Amino acid sequence: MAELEGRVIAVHSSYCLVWTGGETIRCSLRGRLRHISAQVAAGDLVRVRRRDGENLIEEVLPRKNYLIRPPVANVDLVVVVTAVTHPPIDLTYIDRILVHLESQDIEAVVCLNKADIEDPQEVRRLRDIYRKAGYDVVITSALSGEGISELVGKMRGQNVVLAGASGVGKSKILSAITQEDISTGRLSKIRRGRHTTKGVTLYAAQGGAFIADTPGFSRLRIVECEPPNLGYYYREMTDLVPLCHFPRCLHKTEESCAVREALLEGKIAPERYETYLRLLDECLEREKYKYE
Ligand SMILES: Nc1nc2c(ncn2[C@@H]2O[C@H](COP(=O)(O)OP(=O)(O)O)[C@@H](O)[C@H]2O)c(=O)[nH]1
Ligand SMILES: [Mg+2]
Ligand SMILES: [Zn+2]
Repeated sequence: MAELEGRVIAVHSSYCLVWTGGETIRCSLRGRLRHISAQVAAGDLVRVRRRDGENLIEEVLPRKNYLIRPPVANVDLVVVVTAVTHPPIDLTYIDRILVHLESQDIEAVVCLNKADIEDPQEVRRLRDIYRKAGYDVVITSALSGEGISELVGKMRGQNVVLAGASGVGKSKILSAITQEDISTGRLSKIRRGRHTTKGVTLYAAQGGAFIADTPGFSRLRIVECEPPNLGYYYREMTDLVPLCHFPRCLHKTEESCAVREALLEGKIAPERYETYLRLLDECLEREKYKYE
């Protein structure tokens, strides 16, 4: 009877795959473990007991966070991938994801992909918007390989989720990374396959990193926070919010608003402020229905 710990990399209906550091093992989810099966998600750290040639999950260790859509636990970093014109960039969609991550205290990196076909000037303009907002930005081309090793460097040792709209190149980036793995032998591809019941598979990379390619992020719903709190989830506004004259300032039309002053001084990108107003409207709408 041996015990070991590992990271769940895929969940199926009757078993899950667990990476134990040296190998991937198949763990049964049956009998008295049924109740656990509903609780296990990709990314979970688990204690496994090996008995009579079978691996059984004994315990799911406490999670530091959990993304519901996609269902991934213990996320260290989300790479928000976007193109510029193929498909057209949607800043509100990107910022909705970033706000969601800020609210959950999950680190994010913005990845401007398809650099080989997009206008370099526009790519730089977008890079500057997100850098100014306080994000790390990587410019990549999954096709030419530009920026891929820089991106891999930022993922090192972390449990990573690739997020972003359909068609921006998430799967291609993942395969560019696993290609690199084959050619250099530094990373190891454990498993490819689509038939995971819960839709998420993590791929092991160098230095204990895990990467999930997740179509599920496109279903991220509206922002769920109190309207006066939204500003806290825009990194460039966080420190300004407490300086506004009104304690529940929405940074819309109020007098003596530190956020709007910063906007006028060029310290906040107008593009970001615009998505802020849009997401604020979503929050306000949601509040309205809450009390009706
Ligand atoms: N030119 C170019 N095409 C790319 C790049 N990355 C992905 N693509 C293409 O964009 C399409 C969508 O890519 P995919 O990885 O499936 O996007 P996903 O939906 O985000 O997973 C595919 O036809 C890819 O070949 C890139 O960096 N440059
Ligand atoms: Mg994909
Ligand atoms: Zn304000």
